[in-house]
Amino acid sequence: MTSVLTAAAPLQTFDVERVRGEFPALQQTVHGHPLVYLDNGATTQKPNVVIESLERYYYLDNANVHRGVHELSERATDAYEGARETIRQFLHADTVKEIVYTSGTTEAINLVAYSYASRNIKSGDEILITEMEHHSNIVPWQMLCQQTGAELKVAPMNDNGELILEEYEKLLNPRTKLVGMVYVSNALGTINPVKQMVKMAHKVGAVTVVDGAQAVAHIPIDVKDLDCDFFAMSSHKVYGPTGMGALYGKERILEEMPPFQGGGDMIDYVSFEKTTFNKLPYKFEAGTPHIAGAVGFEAALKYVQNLGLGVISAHERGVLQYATQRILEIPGVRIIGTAGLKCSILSFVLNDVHPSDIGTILNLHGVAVRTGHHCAMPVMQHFDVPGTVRASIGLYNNREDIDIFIEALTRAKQMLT
Ligand code: 7TS
Repeated sequence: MTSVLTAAAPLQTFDVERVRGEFPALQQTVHGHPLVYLDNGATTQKPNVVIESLERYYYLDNANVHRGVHELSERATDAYEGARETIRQFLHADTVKEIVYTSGTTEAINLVAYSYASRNIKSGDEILITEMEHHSNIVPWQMLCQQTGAELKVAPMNDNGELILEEYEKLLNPRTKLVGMVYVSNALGTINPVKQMVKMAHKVGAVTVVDGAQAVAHIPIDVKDLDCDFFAMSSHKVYGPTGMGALYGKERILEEMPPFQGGGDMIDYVSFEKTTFNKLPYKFEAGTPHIAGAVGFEAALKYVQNLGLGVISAHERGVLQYATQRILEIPGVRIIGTAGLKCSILSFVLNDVHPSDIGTILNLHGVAVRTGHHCAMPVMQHFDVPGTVRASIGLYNNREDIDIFIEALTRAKQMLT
């Protein structure tokens, strides 16, 4: 794990000021203050190259894919399939057959639940997840357990918000058919040892689903090295458009899975008697897809790749360390999520002040954070808090952002306590 994070930072320097200039949304004031955007865990802002790619697509290339013989349809198809190749490279998958477009992480996980798990999991089987999952990696499995009579098991974390690996291992057994694991917790910032977790799960023959939503913008991903069976991601968390994402699945497993939805494009031949399905990955992509989304997703991944995930994560690590150190200067702050290995997220409570009151005052100072349960209610239950204030760091955040945030938080504390 350490090697992943410290791995080969390219010999590039990271010019955060230049990078900030590439994000138009950051150039505005909010309530008379320069915007300090610290809600990257919810969604990231988009650089010019992403916005321009969407514009170019709609100005010039807009057409439906895979069906036209005309020039625009060919361009749209090339762009859509070219983006799939970029995603393949980004994830280090073997073939584009393993890259299925989805609307995001949520749909990717639901695709696995409906198409793979509902076929392969039965009464008496177990699904194992961790205590720090986002609801999108809890609820689909709960629904599946209700339908099939399988049982949902939960591997606990300690009070730093770290998975207790021995407990996880103890819960794995031959009844465990599927393990869902979040790579980076959106509520805590914990980085889980997913490679090791996958290996352990495979020992009992379980299929593994990695929720990569919060990881892809911060950690280089190699699905072959992780050896996970499925990997879910969202474009909008990595500087791309919303409504777009991808599911990586091992070809051998995807091949055996039935389609997720029926409709156009996912078929090979249709008659009223019988329909045969298209080949991978199209069998999982019914209907007109989010073509512009794919174009923007590709632009975002290339943008991140050009900057270099190694330098991005080193920069963000510095900002997170600085923010952690500064926030602890404020008496009454309790950081929720103090794992040894974490990235991007600073979640906290302040005395018994309601998080949304703090968020409201921060907003008046132009500081955008998220407050509440972050769609991870079991995490809140573990720490016995109704919610937290969460500052989540992206590649364009700098120490000045943190100084403004800390100053606004100090003001909020004066007003609220
Ligand atoms: N998994 C994790 C770990 C997430 O953080 C999120 C979204 C999802 C799955 C779902 O992603 P989607 O793109 O399909 O919605 N997390 C957050 C968040 O922390 N604040 O807003 C959304």
